[in-house]
Amino acid sequence: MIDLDAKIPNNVGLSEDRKLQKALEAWQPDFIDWWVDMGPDGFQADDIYLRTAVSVEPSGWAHFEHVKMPDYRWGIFLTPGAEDRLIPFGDELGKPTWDRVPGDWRTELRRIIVTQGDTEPASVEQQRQLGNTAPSLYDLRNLFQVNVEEGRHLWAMVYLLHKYFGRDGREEAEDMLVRRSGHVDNPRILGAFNEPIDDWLSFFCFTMFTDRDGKYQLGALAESGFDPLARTCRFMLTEEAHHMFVGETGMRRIVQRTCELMKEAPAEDVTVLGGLPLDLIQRYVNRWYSVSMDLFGGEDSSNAATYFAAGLKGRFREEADKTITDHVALEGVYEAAAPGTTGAVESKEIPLRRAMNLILRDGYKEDCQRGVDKWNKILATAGIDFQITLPHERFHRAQGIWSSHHYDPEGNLLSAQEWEQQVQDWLPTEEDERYVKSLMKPVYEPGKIASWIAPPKRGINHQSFDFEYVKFADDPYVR
Ligand code: BYC
Ligand code: FE
Ligand code: FE
Repeated sequence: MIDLDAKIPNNVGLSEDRKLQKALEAWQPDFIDWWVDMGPDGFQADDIYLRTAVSVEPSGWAHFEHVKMPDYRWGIFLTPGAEDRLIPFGDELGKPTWDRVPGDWRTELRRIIVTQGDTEPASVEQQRQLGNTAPSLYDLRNLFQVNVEEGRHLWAMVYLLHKYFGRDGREEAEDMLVRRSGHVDNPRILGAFNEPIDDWLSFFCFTMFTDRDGKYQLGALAESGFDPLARTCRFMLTEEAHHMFVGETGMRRIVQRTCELMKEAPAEDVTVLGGLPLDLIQRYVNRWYSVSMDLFGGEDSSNAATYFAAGLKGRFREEADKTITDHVALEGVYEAAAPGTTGAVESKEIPLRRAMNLILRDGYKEDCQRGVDKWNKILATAGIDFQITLPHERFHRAQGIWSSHHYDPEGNLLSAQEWEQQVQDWLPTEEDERYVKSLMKPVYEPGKIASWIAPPKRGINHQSFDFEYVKFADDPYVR
């Protein structure tokens, strides 16, 4: 049962744990202060057509209505626990899952939860200015939906910290509101979450590629032997699906619009009609895909091996995926490529447990490709001889075994000089960024849309595209 009337909506029986309730209620105003300071800039008084979780049942868990963002019902929701769940992998395979933190793994678990939690407010900070240039009210609403849910994901991790990690946990929860995306002295923990997201092409790439890392990481944590973490992540995944929908369909609508404009524009130059050229879109894809690959950590990782051995973090769908038969993974190797001392590609055998980041990333890569294939279908149907591609795993890496050398998007080794000469073909240039920025003009009239993106096939929750997804408190053009 979800207690929706409580100060903090929850289905964890918060009212029965007075101490915890008090601690979380003390954190709540700090969260709201952070939200007002660092959340969407300029839209806190407007009514947004948002969905709120009202149940944890897969059927009908969400309720839609216009609400002001600071009044959103951020709460703590865990997918109900299966009775007598057993640890599905690692050295403790088949033993009962833990309802409290195993003392031996306290540091590791805290670290995983803090790392996960940190990404959530980070993304809200990164997207803070985007509302001011939304291409339509529909997109504006989707942005805010993603933002409030990332806020709720922070609540999910803060709950675990407060409930299971005592004083350290409370301190970590406070720090979540202190670090700032992109801050020189006090940045967010992981690389991609310190990159600016100043335009909507980047936003759609981010929700396509970076939120999808969230899907895979949460999927791996949903297998955890620490049952409260597993159940928390399971519910987060239901919300995550919408974030990736926003990214995948946002990119699809951009590609579709570019195809339309290519037919109209002289010499297919869509820039004269305010469109986004395909080669520029490709550079943005290259950028966000590669920084998102970095989020999986090292290909050969002792941390990953420890997490797996201890039963803290499994593989994606470790329990449900019937193709996974060996849940101990002590034997066997993963055949991987690795750089020799010069950076030339050699082969390498990574012991299976140490390769868990790579295995997770492989599933991610396939999932990304499925989305990209849909964009490419639009290009093919339009008869346009261009396909969006995902760059090679070696391209533009800052983490892992490939990060000390340069490779092109096909994975060929390059000298530093060759890289410098060609990088402008592969990653967004200043000129690209200037051009994209020049297109970012808000369109706040219901049913209208910017030049560079097609409208969605359908609206949200059976509403039409011209529905008033955001009701402004005052005239948005005089802000
Ligand atoms: N940036 O053994 P290694 C989401 C560090 S997204 C900076 O190779 P490990 C969301 C690493 O911490 C999902 N540092 O990697 C999406 C380690 O540091 P130390 C987020 C990095 O530990 C959109 C060192 O490098 N969830 O939810 O196996 C919007 C060597 O580590 C990075 C999680 O990440 C990087 N990219 O794996 C909103 C799940 N990569 O020990 C939300 C929890 C690695 O030298 N996190 N390092 O100080 C984890 O499971 C692991 O920490 C990682 C790294 C998979 C991230
Ligand atoms: Fe999230
Ligand atoms: Fe997300």
